[in-house]
Amino acid sequence: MYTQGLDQAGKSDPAKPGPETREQLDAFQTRIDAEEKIEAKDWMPEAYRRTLVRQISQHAHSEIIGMQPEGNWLTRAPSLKRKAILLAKVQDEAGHGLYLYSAAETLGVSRDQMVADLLSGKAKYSSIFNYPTLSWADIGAIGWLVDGAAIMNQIPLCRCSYGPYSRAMIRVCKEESFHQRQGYEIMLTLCGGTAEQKAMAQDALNRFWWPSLMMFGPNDANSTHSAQSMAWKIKRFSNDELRQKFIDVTVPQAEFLGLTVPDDELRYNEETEHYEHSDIDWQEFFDVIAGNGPCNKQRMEKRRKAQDDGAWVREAARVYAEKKAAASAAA
Ligand code: BYC
Repeated sequence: MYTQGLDQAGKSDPAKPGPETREQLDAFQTRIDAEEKIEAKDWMPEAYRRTLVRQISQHAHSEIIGMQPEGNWLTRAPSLKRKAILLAKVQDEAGHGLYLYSAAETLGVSRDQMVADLLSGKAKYSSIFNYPTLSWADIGAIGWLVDGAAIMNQIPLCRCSYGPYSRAMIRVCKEESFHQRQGYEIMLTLCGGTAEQKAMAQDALNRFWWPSLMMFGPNDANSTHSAQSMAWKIKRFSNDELRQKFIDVTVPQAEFLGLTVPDDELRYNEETEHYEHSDIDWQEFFDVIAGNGPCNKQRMEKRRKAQDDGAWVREAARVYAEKKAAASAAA
């Protein structure tokens, strides 16, 4: 399936031309420009397929690794109701990972290969999940900010040119809305509680604000894939455009909570009708995605252990499938 020595995590240069002819590429672009959905069996340029495998598999890995910071609070949720809600949310993230792995499989890459690429460190997952969850308020901040940022990024992906990805995103986005609301509701409760609870909420906002802005990816000048992905209508907005939209909707929500966004230079510009903010610490972002964030090592160790611990289940399923196949062949 993988020609020209391309790797499955899509690490090679997406701009590198495949074996396609100019006519094929032009016809493909005409379909994209006409807003036609590209389906799994349709012809597509190799670089388009590679870009999607990279993005969708990274997205799937993010959902699965993203279960860890919240899973950390399942046994310490403050009430049975909060525990049940958090359990449902964490299970939803597993479901998102599964829809996304399935969407990526339609492009000819196996789930085993994608998981192997994650475990070897070849494939990335979202930077945000390399930060620790130190208090219950972090669960509120994750729902409000991380799922809020995820929705901002994922709603346009419902219109992605690749059919299986766009359809998976519709269901994911519905669930993300519930996640965002439950996070904001935790923040509302804490902010309406004791001074100590409100201080916990402020501390969570302080720690999650900047990493949430980094979720949208590097600024446009340093976004290597954006131009091509936008031309192919995989991405509909640039990283900076989505980040700005997120800031514009989230700052008033923080004000409503009575919390302070940790940015001394945050100002509303009446003319542009946008918030202006200070520079993002891109060094921190690149350190985290290079594997040097506060929890990268711990997240990957836990993921590897889960993979090893689940080996017997995969083995049992394989043997059962073989038995069933042998029985139906003999019948
Ligand atoms: N973290 O050219 P760019 C969730 C990498 S999970 C790490 O702008 P692109 C949830 C990028 O991969 C939601 N790496 O890339 C789950 C590229 O490196 P490579 C996760 C990042 O793809 C559980 C390089 O930087 N959402 O909601 O055009 C609990 C240059 O970037 C990040 C998705 O995955 C990052 N933040 O745009 C709670 C959405 N940003 O691959 C919640 C789908 C960039 O060349 N993905 N990089 O080595 C996307 O929309 C796009 O891939 C991105 C980046 C906007 C993230």
